[in-house]
Amino acid sequence: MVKNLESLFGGVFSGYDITFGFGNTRRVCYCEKTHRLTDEKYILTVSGKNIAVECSCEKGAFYALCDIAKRIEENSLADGEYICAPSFNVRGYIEGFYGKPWSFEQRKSVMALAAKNRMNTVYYAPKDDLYHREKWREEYPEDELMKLKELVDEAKKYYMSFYWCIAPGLSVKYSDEAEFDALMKKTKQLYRVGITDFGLLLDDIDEELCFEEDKALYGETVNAHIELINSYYSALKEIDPSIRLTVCPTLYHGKGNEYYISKLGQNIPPLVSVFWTGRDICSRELTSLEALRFIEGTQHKPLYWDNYPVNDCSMFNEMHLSPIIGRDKDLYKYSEGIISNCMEYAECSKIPLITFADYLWDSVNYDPQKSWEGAIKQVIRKEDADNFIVFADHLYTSCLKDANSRRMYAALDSIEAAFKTGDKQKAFELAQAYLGKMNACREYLQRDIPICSELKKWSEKFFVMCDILGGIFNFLMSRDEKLLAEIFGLVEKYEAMPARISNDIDIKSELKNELGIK
Ligand code: LTM
Repeated sequence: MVKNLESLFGGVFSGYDITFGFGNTRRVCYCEKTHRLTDEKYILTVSGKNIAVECSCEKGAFYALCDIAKRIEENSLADGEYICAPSFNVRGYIEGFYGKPWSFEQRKSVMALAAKNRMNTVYYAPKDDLYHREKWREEYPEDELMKLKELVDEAKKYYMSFYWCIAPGLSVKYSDEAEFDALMKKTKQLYRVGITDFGLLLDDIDEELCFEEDKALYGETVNAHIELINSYYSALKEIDPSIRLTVCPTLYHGKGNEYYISKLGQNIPPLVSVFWTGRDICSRELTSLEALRFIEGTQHKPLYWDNYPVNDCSMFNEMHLSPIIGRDKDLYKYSEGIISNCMEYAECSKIPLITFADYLWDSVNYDPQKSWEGAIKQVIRKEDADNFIVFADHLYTSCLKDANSRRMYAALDSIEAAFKTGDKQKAFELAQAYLGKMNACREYLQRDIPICSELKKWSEKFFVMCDILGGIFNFLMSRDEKLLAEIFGLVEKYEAMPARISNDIDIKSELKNELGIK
């Protein structure tokens, strides 16, 4: 098994003696925390380099290896017994954004990272994959289909469920049988390459029925959607009873007791999963109370389509690197799980995605900052992580409304305090230390590697910010008036750049205040 997964773990286990014991007792099959039977539980007994793994099947063994690898990499594999099982049943991500779809290489790379962090589900739904939405009736060309097959095979290797999604709602005539035949023909094409989990997405389409025939037959949109979902589900089950279906309703956010969503939920089979983004499209919080209201309204536990870290549409100037926060610790009791909608920036998405994985595995003990720092170490070379954080500190502007640039403001506050108390030398040293980190970070960001290319729009603005801060410190130490014009020139440049870093502040007036200029 380890051999088969060498690309995931490299040589991390060398020198360790890992033995596996499989069973079907309560000890390995039952999760006390969630009161559920599970095939994902494992128990590690560590004694020096000897590790005994107990679990019920290969999936549990795989998660045990992921955990052992992480602990070895973090140097935290102490002797003792570790009993481990996930909080959430469904833990995953969706390629569900508007914008350039990921390449197949990027898809494989994100999938490997998610698997290594014990996520178990992938949804394939790039809005701009023509065959997913606009040309939903058309079958995939052979080469594209074969690439999808490779992806499905890869998911199987990692014990992940791979949901392929179709979004016919832009043009479908619900009342036309030929349309349903086209839907089934396309679905069967994907079933043939090994896909057994499907998504039917009806988000971001007209809320009203467009065709007269549909209006005459269904009266209202929700009836058309209920019939489509029920017919699709029955047809899928006829192909293969093990097939699963998730749907995304047209009204996918709110309270969960609105007319459309409650009628839809109550009239589709209980085993069809229903996507829900929470109270908003991009929800700052997901609470257990709201999940309970959703259940009451729809008779379904929500499967959260969590619109973080996605940064498409009006968010395109933001870069969402910060950890996930604002999801209740006990939400796993009232939801099927959470699926994080990623950014078109695959490498950058990995950082928040790891924090999702940590929260989803153990929501009660999730520590966003610790998880985030660990995520950066996983994605960025370990030796560059501390410097990278100096930049990532400025990318907290998102629907989560977490404080931005905390590290920078803390550094500036201590420099200011030293300056105001007359300790110019200390202020100088503190400023030099912070600027030194900024410059080391700058050096990293100029590398010709995928994550740095993705970050260019934001890092270029960060470089200007570095120059502004450097200029201000120089001015404060030298009082050389010539520097001021240069600084204000940089500020103008900074403000004209659309990327959002740090807070939306009026730098000029702030600066004037700081420098004592009227
Ligand atoms: O959120 C849903 C269900 N659908 C779309 C997503 O495809 C899109 O990425 C996000 C964020 O803009 N908003 C949506 O409405």
